[in-house]
Amino acid sequence: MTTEKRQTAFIAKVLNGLFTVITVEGRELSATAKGNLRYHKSPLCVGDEIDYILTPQAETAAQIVACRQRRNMLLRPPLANIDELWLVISLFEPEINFLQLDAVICQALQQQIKIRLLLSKVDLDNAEQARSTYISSYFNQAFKTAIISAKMQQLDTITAWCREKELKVALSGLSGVGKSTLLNTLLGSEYMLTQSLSSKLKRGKQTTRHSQFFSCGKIWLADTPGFSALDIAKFRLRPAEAILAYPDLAEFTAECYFNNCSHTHEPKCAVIAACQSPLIRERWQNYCNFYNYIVSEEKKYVY
Ligand SMILES: Nc1nc2c(ncn2[C@@H]2O[C@H](COP(=O)(O)OP(=O)(O)OP(=O)(O)O)[C@@H](O)[C@H]2O)c(=O)[nH]1
Ligand SMILES: [Mg+2]
Ligand SMILES: [Zn+2]
Repeated sequence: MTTEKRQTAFIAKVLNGLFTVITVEGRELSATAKGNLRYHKSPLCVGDEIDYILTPQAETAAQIVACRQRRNMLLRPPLANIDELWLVISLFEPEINFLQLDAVICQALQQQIKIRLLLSKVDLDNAEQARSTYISSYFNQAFKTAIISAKMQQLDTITAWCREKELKVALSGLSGVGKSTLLNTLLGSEYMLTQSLSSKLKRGKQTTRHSQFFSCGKIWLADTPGFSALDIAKFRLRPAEAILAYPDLAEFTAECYFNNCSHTHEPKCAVIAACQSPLIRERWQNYCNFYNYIVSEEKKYVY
């Protein structure tokens, strides 16, 4: 029997049924979960705010006895109570997959999680930096964007972001975009394993297998496993949600003539009318691809 009172913490890491939790005072403890929590239908995950008691045997070993209600929840990778998702997008390799990006952005915004974009590996750009300029102006229409290189320590924007305010932030992105390299560079130590891309396909090798929070300036920053095409297919998005991934285009929807306008082809669509510049037109075309992708995926769902 323990007589200790309950205290609160959040889960920074889960590996093989063992938890690392961070207490309100910032102390790191190893923890196990009480039986009924282990077999709950929604298992404890990184980011969960929990109640724990200290076990009498050891000062640094805790038992998780309850899980607080989640503010939000990302399913792939499983993460709870995130304030912002910093989506890492490689300017070069692996290649950008707009459908996957849109799906991740949509899932996060549905959960009221803010998005910022980190365009990585700018050191691979040519002297004119034409590609970085173009890609960043494309994404800048809708999101706060930073151009970075972990390799060349070009991280000023992110280090400033890390000092802004206390937040829980998850790094997310395709395998191989450089999430773990970025985290290691920011923290000045090799906390997470990194690995080169496959030489033939220029794809990441799914190196990171678990999510983990680290203290970085004022924020808690989590590295996460890179997502894959398989993950995206499981999001179960609805066509009407597609516009969420394009906040810059969503601004105009109130002016559309039809209430159920899909903004892909309808007459008197305010979104289509707003597509005057080539950049916005390109974003709208990608929106249409995303919308049509959701429509075709929806047909495969079994309810
Ligand atoms: N040129 C260049 N290469 C980079 C940069 N950042 C990361 N890389 C390389 O990209 C490869 C993948 O990096 P990781 O950090 O393992 O990628 P990840 O996003 O964590 O991948 P997963 O854990 O599989 O999701 C490694 O070979 C890194 O050296 C960069 O700024 N510039
Ligand atoms: Mg990684
Ligand atoms: Zn419309």
